Amino acid sequence: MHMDLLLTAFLLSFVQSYGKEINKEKCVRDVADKVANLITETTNQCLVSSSTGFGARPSDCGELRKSENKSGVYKIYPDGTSGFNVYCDMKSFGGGWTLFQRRTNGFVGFYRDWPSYKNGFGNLKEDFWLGNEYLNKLTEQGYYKLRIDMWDFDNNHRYAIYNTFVVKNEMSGYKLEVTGYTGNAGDSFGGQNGYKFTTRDRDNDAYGGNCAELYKGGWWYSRCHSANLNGKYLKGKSAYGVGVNWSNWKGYSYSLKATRMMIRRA
Ligand SMILES: [Ca+2]
Repeated sequence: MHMDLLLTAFLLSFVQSYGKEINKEKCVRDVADKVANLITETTNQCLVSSSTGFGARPSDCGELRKSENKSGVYKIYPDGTSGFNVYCDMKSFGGGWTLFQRRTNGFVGFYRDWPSYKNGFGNLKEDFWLGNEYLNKLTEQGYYKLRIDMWDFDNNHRYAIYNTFVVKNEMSGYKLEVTGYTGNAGDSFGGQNGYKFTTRDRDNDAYGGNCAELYKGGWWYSRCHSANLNGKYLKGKSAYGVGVNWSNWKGYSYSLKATRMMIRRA
């Protein structure tokens, strides 16, 4: 009887530990299978992204220009973004320009608040502001130059190029870095270098009042501006400083017919 009990106890513990061994083996096999699956999956993912190849997630219009030569709306993927639409000018001055501002007709109002300027507004195919957040993501991923084109109502054209153009993040107030002017419009933007963005509801300018409120736009106002390309679309004669002004060309009392601001890697 005593022996039977001992034997039973022995058998029981044998069965238990054998069972544990089986479970352990199964567990190891399961983990091994999972690891193998994970390796296959990861390899496939890498194969997919390398087979779609270079340019599948273009960082700007300049990169897209290598495969596209038609101007229009494209999706780009600057660093740290999940992608957004922009208008690419693929023709002018070698193409590959990413537009962030356009005025042509005054149908879109530019006297807007901080969130509007942050996230952008208007229609990419007509008048729009791309958005300060997107401008920041774009200009932070490399060295960009800025090109500004403008037209008066007699269809005269002038331009300004700045060799350095950076818009810092929202924490900084979308602070502007703009230097290295060349062109024939006169340097009416370089003076805003180092200033933050100001809107009617967020006064970051260097003036006692709010420049955005005074001059009816959203801009990197100082005290307050020498150019007001996001000002009121007034079709020529402008109240002092309120219109789409470029002071070094047409002065503060002339509101331009059309403008566009665009960037390309320097
Ligand atoms: Ca102020």
